[in-house]
Amino acid sequence: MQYNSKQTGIATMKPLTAWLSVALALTAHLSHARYSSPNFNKGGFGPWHPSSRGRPIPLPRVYQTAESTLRIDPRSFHFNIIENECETLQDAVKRYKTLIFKPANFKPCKNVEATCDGGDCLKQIDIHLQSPCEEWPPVRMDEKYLLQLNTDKAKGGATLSASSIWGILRGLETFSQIVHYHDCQFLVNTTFIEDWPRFPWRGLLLDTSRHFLPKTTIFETLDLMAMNKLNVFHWHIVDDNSFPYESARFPFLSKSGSYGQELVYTRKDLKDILEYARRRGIRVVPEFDTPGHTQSWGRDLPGFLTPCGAGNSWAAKEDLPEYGPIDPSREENYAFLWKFFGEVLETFPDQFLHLGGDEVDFRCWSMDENIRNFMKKHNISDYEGLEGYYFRRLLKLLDDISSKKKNYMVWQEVFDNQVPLDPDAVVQIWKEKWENDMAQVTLAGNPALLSSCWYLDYISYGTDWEEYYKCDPENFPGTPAQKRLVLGGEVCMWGEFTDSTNVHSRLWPRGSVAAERLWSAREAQDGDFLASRMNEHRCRLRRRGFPAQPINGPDFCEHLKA
Ligand code: CP6
Repeated sequence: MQYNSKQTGIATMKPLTAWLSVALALTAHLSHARYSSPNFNKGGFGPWHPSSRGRPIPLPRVYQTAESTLRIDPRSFHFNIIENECETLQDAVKRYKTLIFKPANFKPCKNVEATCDGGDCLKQIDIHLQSPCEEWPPVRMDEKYLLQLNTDKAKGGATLSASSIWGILRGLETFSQIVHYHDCQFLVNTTFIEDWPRFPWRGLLLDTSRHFLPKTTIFETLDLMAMNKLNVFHWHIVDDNSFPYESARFPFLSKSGSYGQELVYTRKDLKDILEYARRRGIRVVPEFDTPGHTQSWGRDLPGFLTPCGAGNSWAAKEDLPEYGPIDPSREENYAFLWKFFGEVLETFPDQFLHLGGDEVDFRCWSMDENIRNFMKKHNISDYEGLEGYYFRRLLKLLDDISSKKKNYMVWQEVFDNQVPLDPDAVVQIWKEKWENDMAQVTLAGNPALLSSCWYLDYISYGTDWEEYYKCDPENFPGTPAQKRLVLGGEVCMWGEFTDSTNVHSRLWPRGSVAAERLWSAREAQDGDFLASRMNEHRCRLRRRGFPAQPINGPDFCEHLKA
């Protein structure tokens, strides 16, 4: 799907002032050539207030500001919902009003000056939602919005309009970022923004198996995602180390597989997290990684995992674990997976389920005599072939479960090992030298997601985000048709070295760099410009209460004590 103003049906604009006409001329131009704008790479592109604050991340596609600033009285300002009111919208409006005027965010002034005498004041924003709210955000959610801030009704007034609730949510976030605080006043420039994402899939992978993350940390992560316009929470919920997912049908899995009875996402927690994400326009894609990375599943499931040469001297020398991947030769295992995934599909409403398939350790399969016999019987000549057999069975049983068709995604190894995939199966690329892999996957006609560039759990001395910014998921050798199969990308936060003490600071604002790459125009390339906005963004996140870390060397945040 291509986004442009012609297709999304945003209401035509009302008469505009002279400067706005210039903006409009630009907009008309941009809706045809969505990859060009004179503004994307200029540090001082707007007539910014001297404090140079109120610059949003990610950078909007069309962004014009005028010299004039509007003052906002926090006591009387309101969002005026014109049509298609729904709970998600009411909730969002309430949330953003609190966020924007959060007093703790700002250096206390005796009085927040708010009289509108002798100056323009922004008293309200009319919210035009042009269609009824969808309940759950779909895979290609419509996130386009139009934000016009100009107090003169005859010249357009102050409006936020969008075809869909998801666009309104993105527009509210942008508005919350362009409001700034200076000399005891809330200010916003006269502004024209038309904005839509470059890629429909802008995700964040969070690993809750290596370290358990409390529900509140997940809520905070969802808030931070919304503040960076990321829209997919890829929940790598279980792995070798622990199984914190409470299954309704198989409660023993988390009883024996979790780190402890408190360190489990209960059925209620799961519902709460899904709801919290939904209200922010974030999809939740759960990953139940098989057949490898499954140690924690097997503690109460005899025969589920492949015994890995226990007592065998070669196994000891190779430092093999006691058990390896799921034993693909046992019929009972498929019966279990059928029941288990049946529940998973009912629990998570998203169209997509991530099936993992990465880093399958073939050594354990190779040591098991039953498996060797099974392979002979089924004419399987290598372990890639055995993984293929397992995945064919898994995909078949998933197909049998759901009457309404779900879509699947897998890590790149499943594709690399030539497992036959549905044409609409999404392949996630995570290995280095990704360009060739992207080319191969899209050449085969599968949609692709890029993660290789954005392993944010990996840290080093100094600035690392410039490389995140340079990485472009479409920079690989391929035809336009191949490029169209690039859905976007995901930032990865593997959990080996992070828990609730450091996960936010490690993710933010470094993740904001990838978020801008995935939302903003391809031509947004100016690292210095991003650096200056990034400091501002980090301080904004800190004022909002999150421990976003310095990433550009020495700096300080206004309105904060330290
Ligand atoms: N866990 C799982 C991991 C990783 C993968 N899968 C991983 C591999 C290499 C690096 C970082 C993370 N920890 N289940 C690979 C997709 Cl550098």
